[in-house]
Amino acid sequence: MVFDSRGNPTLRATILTPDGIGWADAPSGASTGKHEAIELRDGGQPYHGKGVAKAIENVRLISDALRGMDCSDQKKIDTAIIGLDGTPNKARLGANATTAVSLAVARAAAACSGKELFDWLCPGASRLPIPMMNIINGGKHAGSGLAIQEFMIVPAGAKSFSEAMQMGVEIFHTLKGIIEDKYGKAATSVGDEGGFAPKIKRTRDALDIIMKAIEKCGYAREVKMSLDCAASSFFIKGKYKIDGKSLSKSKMLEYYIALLGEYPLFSIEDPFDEEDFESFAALNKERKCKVIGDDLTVTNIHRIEAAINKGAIDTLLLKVNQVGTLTEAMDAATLCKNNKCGVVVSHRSGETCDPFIADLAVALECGMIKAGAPCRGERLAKYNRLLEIESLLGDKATYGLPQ
Ligand code: 2PG
Ligand code: MG
Repeated sequence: MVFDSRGNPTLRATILTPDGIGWADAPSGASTGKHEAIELRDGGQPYHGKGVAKAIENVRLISDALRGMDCSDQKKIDTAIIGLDGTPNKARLGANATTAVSLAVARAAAACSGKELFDWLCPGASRLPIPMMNIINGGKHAGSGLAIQEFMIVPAGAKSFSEAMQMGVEIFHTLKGIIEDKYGKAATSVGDEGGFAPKIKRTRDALDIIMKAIEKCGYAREVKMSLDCAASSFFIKGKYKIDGKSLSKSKMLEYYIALLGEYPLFSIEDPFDEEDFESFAALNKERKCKVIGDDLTVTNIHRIEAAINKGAIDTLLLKVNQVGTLTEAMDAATLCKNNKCGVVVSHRSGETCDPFIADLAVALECGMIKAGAPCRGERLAKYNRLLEIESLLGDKATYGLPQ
């Protein structure tokens, strides 16, 4: 057991082989999708119910099943884990147990091969992703009062990953000054993903101050904004409660279309409730920005297929612990690629300093990663690993969306 960035218990798995060792931590969401794989918690008094003793017991079961297997055969190992679990959603073993083990296996295999993790997962991969940095936190991640969970900056027009990070941190610090001037010094404390969480009620006020910071830094051409609405969290009794209003789904659609006319938005994630494929499709049909599925699709092949067939999304948010094994997550990415659907590799709001997703984003060659603000160690762990990969790749490194 180790603790995550919110001080809740989580698991670290370690795989020992004669030729190398691998470890990995399970992250944990707060605004979880209804259809995600099950995160096993003990319940009861200790840790306010969030203990992971049962999940750790299950790692022992998995360990017995895997002992002696070849760690370079990820698919075979993940298939064994899926078989041992025997449920459609990791309800028996817990996706926190299976995720930690599955990712640790990949690291052990990389260590045995003497390769960097990203290069082990995809030999020759060299594309660094666009960082989607969440610099104002709302929804379930902060007490800001904003209905929308994440306000991101997206330096898609940077020439390299390191240049994108420079833009990101300059905008972050400039935004801090703007918030201080407008809302006072106390307003610059941060939410779960490192973004500021000032008491702002209206979506447009948040977008306006971010826009101001982008312009003040001189990056209006290179940097766009993105939203993760996590709309299921403000969908109450059939209405969207936002900006002091109560909107029907058609009014909510009009609201997004208006925002798209007013601001340079790169993407909108989870704009509607997690069961409402049709409203997603109506927004996606506008072709005004990327429409990303997270709670809608939960990295689950069946839901992704449904979303693609209905035209509900053009991009998937990929989180390994939503499905529980690396192989299943990579299969989800392949399904997207085969259907010209983009992929964003994503952190969770509860993280550790494990930077696995940085390597995964490079290995999937998808060109986008969402890992929070450039603030808080568990968020920077991912961005710093990407800087390291960029310098390891040297002249071979490319940046941004695949051509
Ligand atoms: C999301 C994530 C990560 P959580 O909704 O995309 O930002 O949040 O991990 O709380 O589900
Ligand atoms: Mg989301």
